[in-house]
Amino acid sequence: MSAKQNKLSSSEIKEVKKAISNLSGSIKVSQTMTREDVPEPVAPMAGRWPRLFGWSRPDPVAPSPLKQKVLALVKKYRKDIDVPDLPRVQEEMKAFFRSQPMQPYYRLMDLRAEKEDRRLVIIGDTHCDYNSLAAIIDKLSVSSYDYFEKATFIFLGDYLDRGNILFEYLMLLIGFKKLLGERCILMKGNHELISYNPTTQELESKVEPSDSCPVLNQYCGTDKEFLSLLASYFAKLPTYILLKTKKGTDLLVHGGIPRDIYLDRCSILHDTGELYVIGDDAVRRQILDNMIWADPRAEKTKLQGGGSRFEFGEEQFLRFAKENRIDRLFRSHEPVNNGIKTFYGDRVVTIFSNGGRDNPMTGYPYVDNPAFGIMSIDGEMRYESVHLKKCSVRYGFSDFSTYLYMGKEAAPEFGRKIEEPHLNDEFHVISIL
Ligand SMILES: [Mn+2]
Repeated sequence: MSAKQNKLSSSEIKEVKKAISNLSGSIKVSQTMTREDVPEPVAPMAGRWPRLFGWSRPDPVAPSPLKQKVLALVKKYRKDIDVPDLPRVQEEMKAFFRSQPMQPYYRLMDLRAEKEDRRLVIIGDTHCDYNSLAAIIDKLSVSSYDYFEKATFIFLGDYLDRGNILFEYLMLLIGFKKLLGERCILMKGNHELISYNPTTQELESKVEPSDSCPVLNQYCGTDKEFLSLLASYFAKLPTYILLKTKKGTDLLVHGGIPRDIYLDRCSILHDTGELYVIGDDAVRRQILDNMIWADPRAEKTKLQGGGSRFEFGEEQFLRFAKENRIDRLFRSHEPVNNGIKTFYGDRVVTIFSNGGRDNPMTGYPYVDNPAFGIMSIDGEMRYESVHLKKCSVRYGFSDFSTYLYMGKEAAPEFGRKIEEPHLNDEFHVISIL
C-alpha cells in the first residue's frame, strides 16, 4: 500500500476528531497523519495474540444511538453528584434494583452456534474508579466494531470499595447495565459479599475494612429500603460463567477454584452449567464462596490456610480443570501490573481493570496500565490496556479509602466535596486508535 493510499482522508480525520471530541481528553490528530502514524495499542501482551480487532482504523460511521447514549452517560456522571441530589439518585437505583430478575448463581453461555460476530468484553475489578471504567468505554467507542450494539460485557466483580468515586461510579455501572440489558453481566466479587443488618439498620461487608459500606450508611442511612435493595442485588449476582466456544470451555469467576477439600465433592455440569455438589446447600455455598476468594500462584501446590482468602497452585488447578473439563479460567481479584498476568501456560488469566499512577480515583495507583480482555466468537483472546494520565486531585464521598490507604493528610476531611469536574483537560485516554 503506498503512502498516499494509506493517508487518512479528510473525512476520516473529521470522524476521528468527532469521535475524540466525545471523549474525555485531547488526542492530537494531524492532517498529515498516515495509518502508520497511528500508534499501535500498547497492550501488555502485544505480539503474543492474533491481531483480530483492527484498532488501527478509526470508526468510519456515525455513532449508533446506543453508543451515543453510553457516551452521554459517561459524560453525565463525570460531574459530581451533590449531597442534595442523593435522594433522587437513590430512587433511581432502587427502581433499577427492583426491576432486576432473581439470578441463579451461575450462567451457561454457548457461542458455538453463534453466526454473528458477537465478541465478549471481559472486565476485571473496577472498584469505584470512574476514570478506569470510563477509559475502557472510551477506548471501545472508537473501534470500527460497535461494541455497545453487539458485544456482551462481562464484569468479573469487585465494584465496591477501594476507589474514590462511589455514587457516580455506581450510576455509571448501573446506567451501563440498564442500556445494555442482558448483554451486560455483572458477576460477584468478594467486595459484593454485603448484607443489610435489620438490627443495626446498616450495611455490613465480609471485607475488612470496607469503605463503601460506611459511606453508604452515613449518606443513605435514612433510606433503609435503599440499603437493603442494594445489598441483596449485589449479594445475589452470579458467581461463575461456564462459557463454550469453538476453542473449548472456559470458566469465568472472580477468584478461582475451590479448596482441595472440595475438589472431589463438586462438578460443574456442562449441559446446564449448574454446580453438582455432594453435600447440602451449605457445602455449595462454601464452594461458591471459595471461587470468589481464591488466588492462583506459580508453585505446583499451595497449602491452603484457614482464612477466606487462599491460594492454589498448578497441580491443584490442573486437577480441577481435568475433572471439570475446563480449558481456561479467567479471573480478576488481584492487582497485577499492566492489568494482565497469566499462569500455567496461559490457562489461567488475571485481568485487573483499574489503576493508573496519577489517577486519583483508584485505590491501586501502582497498577500502571489497567487492562481488559476481548474474546472473539471463536474464543481467541486479546488484551487491551488503558493509559490514564494525570488529572487534578479531587476527593469524593469515599475519602475514607484514601484515608485508610494513604493516610490522614491525603484525605483531610472525610466526605468533603470539591466543586470540580472529575476530569479536566489533563486527562487523556491514549493508544485508542
Ligand atoms: Mn476481589
